[in-house]
Amino acid sequence: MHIETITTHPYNDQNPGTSGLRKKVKVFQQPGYLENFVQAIFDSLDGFTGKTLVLGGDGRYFNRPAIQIIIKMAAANGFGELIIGQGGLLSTPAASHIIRKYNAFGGLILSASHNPGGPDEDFGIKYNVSNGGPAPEKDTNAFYQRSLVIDSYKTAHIEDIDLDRIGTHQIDNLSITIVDPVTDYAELMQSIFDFNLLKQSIGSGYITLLFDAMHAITGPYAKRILVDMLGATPDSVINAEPLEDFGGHHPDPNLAHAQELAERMFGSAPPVFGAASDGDGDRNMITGSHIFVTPSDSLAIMAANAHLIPAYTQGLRGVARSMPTSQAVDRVAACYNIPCYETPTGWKFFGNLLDAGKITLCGEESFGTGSDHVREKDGLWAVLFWLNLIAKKRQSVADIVNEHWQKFGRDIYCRHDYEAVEMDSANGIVEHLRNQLLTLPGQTFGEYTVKYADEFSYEDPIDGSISSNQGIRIGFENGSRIIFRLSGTGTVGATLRIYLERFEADASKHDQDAQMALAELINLAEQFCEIKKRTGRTEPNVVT
Ligand code: VG1
Ligand code: CO
Repeated sequence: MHIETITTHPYNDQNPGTSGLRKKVKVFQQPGYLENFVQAIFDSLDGFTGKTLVLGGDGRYFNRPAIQIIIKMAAANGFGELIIGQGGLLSTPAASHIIRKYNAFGGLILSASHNPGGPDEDFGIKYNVSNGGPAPEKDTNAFYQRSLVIDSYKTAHIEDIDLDRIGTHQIDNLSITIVDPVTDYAELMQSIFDFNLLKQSIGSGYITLLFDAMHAITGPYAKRILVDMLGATPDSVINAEPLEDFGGHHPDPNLAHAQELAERMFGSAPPVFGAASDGDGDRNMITGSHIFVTPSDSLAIMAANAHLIPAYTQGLRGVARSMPTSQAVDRVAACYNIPCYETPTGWKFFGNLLDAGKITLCGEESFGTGSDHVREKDGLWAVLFWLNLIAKKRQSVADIVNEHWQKFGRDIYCRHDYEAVEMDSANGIVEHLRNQLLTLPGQTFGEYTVKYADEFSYEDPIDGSISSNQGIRIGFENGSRIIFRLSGTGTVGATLRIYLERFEADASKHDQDAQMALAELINLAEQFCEIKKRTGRTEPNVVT
C-alpha cells in the first residue's frame, strides 16, 4: 500500500460543539478541510495501530465521498480493520453498538443529526471512543488544538471501496468489512424487549402505529424491526427511504417538522401510537392518539415503568438528565430511592456514569433517551420501549401519561428556540444575563421569587473533570426554572434556547396547554434576556 503525506494548512474553526464538528457542506468541501480534522483526531489518539475503526453515517449529502476519503486516511494511519455500514449508512446508536460488540478502538460517525442536508446545507463528523460513546471534552479539545497547527495528513493509494456490497476486502494488512447496518442492532433490540408480546399486540390490531423516518437513517431500521420482525403493516413506516437531502426537510422529530405524523396523530381515527426519529436515528418523538409526550415526561415515565421491560426487570441503578431537562425524572428517582444525576447538555456527559454502573437510564429534553445498552441516545429503542409499555400495561399513551401525572404531579414544560441570531446580539444577551446573576436572587416577580441564579458548572463524579459555562439557570422558590443556553450544534449565527418549567401538583389542573400555563414565565424570560427587544423578533422559530 503506497502511503502519501500531503501538506496542508490549518483551519481555525474546527472546534467540535455539543456533538462533533458541524458545518455547511461547502465548508467541508474546502481543500483539506475534512482531511485536516480526521488527521487531527488520529494525531490526538494513541495505540490504534492494527485496531478496528467503525465508520458510517446518516446518508446525507457528502456521506459517500467523505467515507472514501476516511477509508484511505485510516489505512494510511495504520488501522488494521474497518467496519463500515452498507451504503455508508449506520445510525448513531447502531454505530455505538457495533463499536462495543466488536471491541473496536473507536468510530467515526458522519452526521449533522437533525440539521438539514444537501449541497447547501449541513454536514458533520464526530468521533466515538471504545465504549461506543461520544469522545469526552478532553479529547474534543485535543482534536481542536491539533487542528490549529496541523501541517500534513496521510492518505493511502487504494481504490474506492464498493460500499454497497456486503463482504470483506483485504488490502495488505488492512481488512475492510461492509456489514448490514441493521442486523446487529435488531438483535440487540430483541434482547431488550418482549418481541413475542409486541408481535401479538401488533398482529391482533391492539396496537396500531405510525413511524415517521423523515427520509433519514431510521427508515431501514424501522422497516426491518417494526414491519418485518413485529408485523406492523408496511404503511406504518412513512418517509422510509433515506435521502441525501431528507426530502428538503429538517429531520428533526418534533410536531413542527414531523408534520405528516402530527396531522395523522391529531386528525380523525389516529393510530394508537406514533413516533418519529431524526437524521441519525438517536432522537425520538413519542405521540399517542391526540397526545404529544414531552421528552422530559417520556424519560420520567420510562423510568417509572422500566421494571415492566425484560431488560430492566431488576430495576434501575440510577438515572440522569441533562440540566435543562425537566425535573420530572427527579421525582421518580426520589420515589424509587435511586440516584438522579444532572449533567450538561450533550450525550458525552452520560458515558462515565453509564460505564461506572451508576445509572441505567438517561435522557435530554431534546427528544433523546437512552440506557446502558449503548452509549448514545437511541430513537428506535425509545419507540420499542413505549410499544412494550403499551402492550404490557394495556393502556393508551394518554392513560399512561395521565396516570403518571396523577402519581407524581406534572412538570409543565416547553422550550423556545430563536435560531440564526446574529452572533453579537447573542453574546450581548448572554452578557446581559450574566450581569443579573448577582442581583436576581431574592427578587419577586408576581408569584415567582428567585431562589438562585447561576451559570451551570459540572464536576464529573467519576473522573473529576469540570465543565463550566453550561447554561444560565434561574430557579424560583416554587421549583420553577428558566434556563438560557446557546446551542452548540447550529451552523448559522447563534441559536438561543430558552427552557421553561413549572410544577403542577393539582391533578385537576394537569390538562392545560403548556404555553398558557407557562405564560408568566415566558414573559419573565423576555424581561431577563430581552431577546425580542434586542433583535426585533416577535416570536421563537420553534416551540417544543
Ligand atoms: C442539541 C440538543 C442536545 C443534544 C444535541 C445533539 O444540542 O439540545 O440535547 O445532545 O443537540 O443531538 P444544542 O447544543 O444544539 O442544544 V443530535 O441528535 O444533534 O446528535
Ligand atoms: Co441526532
